[in-house]
Amino acid sequence: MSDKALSDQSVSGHSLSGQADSALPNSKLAEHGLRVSVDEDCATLQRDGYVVIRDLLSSQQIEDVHRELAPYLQQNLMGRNEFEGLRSERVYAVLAKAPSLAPLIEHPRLLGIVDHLLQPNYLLSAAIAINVHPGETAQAFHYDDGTARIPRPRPMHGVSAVWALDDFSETNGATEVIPGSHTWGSDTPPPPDDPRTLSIEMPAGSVVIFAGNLYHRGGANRSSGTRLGFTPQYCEPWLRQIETMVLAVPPERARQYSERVQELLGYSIAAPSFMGYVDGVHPRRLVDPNYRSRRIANAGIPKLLRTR
Ligand SMILES: O=C(O)CCC(=O)C(=O)O
Repeated sequence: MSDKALSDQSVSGHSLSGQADSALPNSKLAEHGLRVSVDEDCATLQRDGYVVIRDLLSSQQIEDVHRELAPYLQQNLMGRNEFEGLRSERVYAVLAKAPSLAPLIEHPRLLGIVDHLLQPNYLLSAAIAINVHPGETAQAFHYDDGTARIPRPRPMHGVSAVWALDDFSETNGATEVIPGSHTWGSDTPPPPDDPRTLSIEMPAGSVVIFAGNLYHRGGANRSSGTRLGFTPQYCEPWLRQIETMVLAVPPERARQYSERVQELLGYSIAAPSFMGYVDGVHPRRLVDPNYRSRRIANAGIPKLLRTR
């Protein structure tokens, strides 16, 4: 992305920002423009809980992402529950599948904001492509940084983004937010028909960035086309183990230990959010290939629901 593009594309919170200061030399101008934009974007996000930045990606970038994700979007792995979306496809472990998503994860306008809001060495907590098909219903309202169960109101422990890779509209399932809800003390999600709901309509190549404690959801798709989005989510660096146990003791080594030790190492999930998954499945499957069939047999899960 050119310097000019970085300062010109500063449309935040649906208003123009990041106007360049013509008294500065060219190299400084871009740096200055970016800094001003990031400051304004952060102020908008902290006030409203979200900020929209339009038209950050080239059509080539958007096309590359569609092409690389296409093999994983063949409608043979639809969501397993209402949250994933029974009419939605989710692609997990994206950097092992679609390298064209890396520039979106580290986009300077996005990371400039995250740098301001989280501690240094924050982490990429999740990165999921979501293709919402016609007929999908709205997700339940939720916030993304709730796993630590620290009572609200509280500072955000994460920052999330949703990139539009198709035009997002109110009818095709654009992300929906409740402005200001990042300050709410209540842990009770708003009702599905909350009148404060705002649909984030934006052209492909734009991004909505929001506080980890903002109530939001994927919208219903009442159109006849699909809606591809990509959500990188960042969390505070302390939301993890002191030692990165699963790297220190990889699956081949972990096999020699008991299930209890494997769980403590991190081959486990935090229910009910399934936090700790690997490529959308339970991490125990990396140490025990029979884990899934044993779990299904024990839980008596009907054959119909055995999607993965
Ligand atoms: O797809 C979207 O627009 C948002 C999805 C979302 O919030 C989630 O799955 O956590």
